[in-house]
Amino acid sequence: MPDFSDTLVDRLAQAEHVAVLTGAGISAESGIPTFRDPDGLWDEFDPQELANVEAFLDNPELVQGWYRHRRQVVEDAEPNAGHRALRALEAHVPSLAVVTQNVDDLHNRAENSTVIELHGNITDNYCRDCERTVGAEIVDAAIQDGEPARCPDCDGLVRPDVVWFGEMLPPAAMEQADAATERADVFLSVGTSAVVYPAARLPVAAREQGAYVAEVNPDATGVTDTVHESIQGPAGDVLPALVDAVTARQDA
Ligand code: BV8
Repeated sequence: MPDFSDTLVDRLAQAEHVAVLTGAGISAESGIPTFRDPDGLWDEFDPQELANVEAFLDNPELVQGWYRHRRQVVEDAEPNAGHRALRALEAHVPSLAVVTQNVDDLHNRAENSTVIELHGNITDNYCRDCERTVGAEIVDAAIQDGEPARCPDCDGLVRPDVVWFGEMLPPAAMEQADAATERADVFLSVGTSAVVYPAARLPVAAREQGAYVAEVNPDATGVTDTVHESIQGPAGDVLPALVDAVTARQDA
């Protein structure tokens, strides 16, 4: 049985506003590799090679191919018990915001009503020149022909709709994330190493404004010293148990 406090259960059972920051760890049990774990994506690829504009312009086919591979992994994956627990939690708190660093679309597929995507979404692509949306089938066809995928309108290079290192996060998403953090009674940090900014700042900001902050992660992270409570375990076990405990507390 995952080990979390009665305080956390009480705070969640009484909370008006809850914000949950998620990272790649919540999707690990869906079979999607994380970035920095031993068998993670960064082990196989050098992030500087792939997740920045210079690398993309230097070798668009390689970067487009990497994202196509990751998109296929995501399309074959399903939301897991952790994603589903966050959806179930919505029935127990008046306002729940899922603020995700993930680009895998799994929170949308788990049908949470408020999903704030800080780093974009890998299922979408756009032209870097005219910025029109470009269907994945165009990207896939070009890659199969061994060509960089280009915009059917202006011939510009097509890129995934994700935020690369050195790029600004979408302002609207950042504003929504800051607002959800500012008003949170309880803030959960789930499945993130909390090393990538500005997302990693959110648990600190939540603590500073008076939220009760807990993290769910098998390992220590960049915010373990900041949170009120660190629950060591996989999200797929901890989150369902937490929702069950909140349900029991509210039914008591
Ligand atoms: C920007 C691309 C500014 C999409 C990614 C201070 C302030 C501002 C910026 C910076 C700053 N310091 C440094 C920076 C620059 C940089 C940064 O933060 N660098 C870090 C490495 C030091 N930040 C940026 O460049 C950001 N842009 O701030 O722009 C700016 C200002 C003006 C003008 C222009 C620009 C952009 C950041 C986004 C970068 N994009 N990816 C993609 O390809 O996916 S980052 C990448 O890391 C992913 O997006 C991912 O979401 C993110 C965070 O990783 P995690 O999700 O935490 O995953 P990780 O593998 O690290 O950890 C997984 C965790 O899960 C582990 O702890 C593990 O124990 C746990 N786990 C495993 N299994 C489970 C589990 N937990 C629960 N259950 C399990 N079963």
